[in-house]
Amino acid sequence: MGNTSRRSFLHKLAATGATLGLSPWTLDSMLASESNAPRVQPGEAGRATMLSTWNHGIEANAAGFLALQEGGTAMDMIEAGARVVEADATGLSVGIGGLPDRDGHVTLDACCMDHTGNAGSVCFVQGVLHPLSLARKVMEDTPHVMLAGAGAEQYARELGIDRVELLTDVSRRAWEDWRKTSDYKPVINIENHDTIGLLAMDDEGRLAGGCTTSGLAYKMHGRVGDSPILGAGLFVDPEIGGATATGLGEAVMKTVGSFLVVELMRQGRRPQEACEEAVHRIMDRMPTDDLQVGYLALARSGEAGGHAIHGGFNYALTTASGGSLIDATHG
Ligand code: SD4
Repeated sequence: MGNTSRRSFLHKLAATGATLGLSPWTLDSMLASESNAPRVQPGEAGRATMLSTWNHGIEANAAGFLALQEGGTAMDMIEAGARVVEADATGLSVGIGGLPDRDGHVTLDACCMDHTGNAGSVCFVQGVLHPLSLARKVMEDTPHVMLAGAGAEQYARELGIDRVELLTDVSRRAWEDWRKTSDYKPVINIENHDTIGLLAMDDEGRLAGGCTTSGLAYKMHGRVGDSPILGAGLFVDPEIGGATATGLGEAVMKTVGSFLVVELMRQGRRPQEACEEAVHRIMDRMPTDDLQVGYLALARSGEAGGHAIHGGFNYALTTASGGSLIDATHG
């Protein structure tokens, strides 16, 4: 893609983002980086696809496509998308601004998988702004898959990542209000709607995925959800496709949901059908009036799908021709 078409591509993404509520600072940073970005060689564009959970998926996908345009891989798209949302203090369940646990601590979970099937994860991490980047470091630079709590924080310090205070005034006030009753009752699509799960395919057909969250608001201290658990919150099989989950992690873990979605695709189900089957697996096993789970899937063919137990779940789907927000309402 030449510079002129790249410009129009970015403006198109920005326009789509504006319609869908992309924040002004993201638009600014997208357009500011436009002038500095390296020229992209012809023939690269066309195949790439990115899908991410919830409204903020639009911003994440825009950042992912910028990373792609700058020569990045699918894994770079995932990391770039996650970082935008992790650094957005208005989101109440990811990174900075995330609602704390019942003791007032913001604890983060994240994982990623790349196009080789390699995986990295961190869980129960405090004071780290970009847990998905830390998970990527675990994946790429350590002999392990998962680091937890103080060990993950120690690794972050060794990498020179500064400790940040993640509890914002807004989240602190919300927690103080909550403590008046201490009634732990996650509300579907409200207290659990900000986790971001991301799936991407680059122009070479490489697949990658990521998931990052502060987990359920007012959870018990030490609680870890599905988001950093490979196979539950995320799974990528480079030959088949990827899947990611959002919602009540306990239900996802009990059914190993993302692995299930990918295995169903391996058996020939289309991404949409695979997500529906994984949702029904939960509905068959437990009462779901008060719990929400949504899945996204991206097949190696580039076909995408998404489904949730209840209405209100949406996701952003972006290709080189633009982005859209899709309502994955339960039918
Ligand atoms: C968790 N699955 O910690 C996460 C929460 C979530 O949208 O996805 N919220 O259980």
